[in-house]
Amino acid sequence: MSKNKVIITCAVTGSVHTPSMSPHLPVTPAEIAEQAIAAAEAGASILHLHARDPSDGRPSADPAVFLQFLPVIKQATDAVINISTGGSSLMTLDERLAAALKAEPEMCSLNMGSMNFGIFGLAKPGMEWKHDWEPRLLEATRSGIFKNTFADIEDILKRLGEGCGTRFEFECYDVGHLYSLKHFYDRGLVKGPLFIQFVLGILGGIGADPENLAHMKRIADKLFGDDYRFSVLAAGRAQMPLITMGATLGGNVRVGLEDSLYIGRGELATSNAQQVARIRTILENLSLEVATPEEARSMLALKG
Ligand code: KMH
Ligand code: ZN
Repeated sequence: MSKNKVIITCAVTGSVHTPSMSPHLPVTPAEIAEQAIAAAEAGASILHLHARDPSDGRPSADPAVFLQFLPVIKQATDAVINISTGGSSLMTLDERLAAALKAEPEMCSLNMGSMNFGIFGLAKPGMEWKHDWEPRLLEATRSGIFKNTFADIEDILKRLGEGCGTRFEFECYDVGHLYSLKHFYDRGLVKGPLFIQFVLGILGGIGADPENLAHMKRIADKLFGDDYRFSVLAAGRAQMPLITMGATLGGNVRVGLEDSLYIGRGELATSNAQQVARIRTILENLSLEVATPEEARSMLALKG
């Protein structure tokens, strides 16, 4: 019965937005826990989590920081914990995996290819930065690469998938990433039902256009048939329109301040829960039902 329900994922803080871009971006473990719990209470059944250095908000891969908020969230909610293995472009693969290998969560993200990863539109000329690491991070993003080689992907599948029973949110930023996922599927290294995140609107990936979303779905249907479920995330202002389109196409949705800092044109979201509540209202007005964490676990065959 839960087949047609919609899973709301909330990506609470990420590693690309910086504290100067929004005062509402959670950065300390207490803020991350508080916003994650509120997002779950508002209807998110999956929480996609990154950590930040509590002193200044820079992206952190330190498992000790994750362990300051993971138990708090687990105690307060039944939501599925999804730990990022993307981390940030400046981290090594071992750093990116450290927290997940310790926590052995039900779900982790898995990025399906190497790419440029630009978010330059948010760094307004003349912007006043709170911390000098923020413009440096953006500059490093300009010249660096988000590295996810075939060997990296295989490593993550073996260490987390086979090793810990973790299942994945497969982040596909372009059509080619679907074919890369098919390669691992054909080799038996990933098993259905796959949970594929169509990521639209990252500079370096496929653009946030309805035609691209329709095309991603068409190709995923061809490659994976019934053995997958999709979710949509769209960066910035495309967030709500494109995830709504995804839901009407039978998919799931991802919101959160990792993907967009806004709740409307020029209006910063005051919390992650505000975005969850917004998409929940949209879904319910479309007569779509929101999945509970238990239903999400069953839909995605998670270890629970
Ligand atoms: N920031 C998103 C566009 C990850 O954490 O592994 C992609 C993401 C990657 O969430
Ligand atoms: Zn992420």
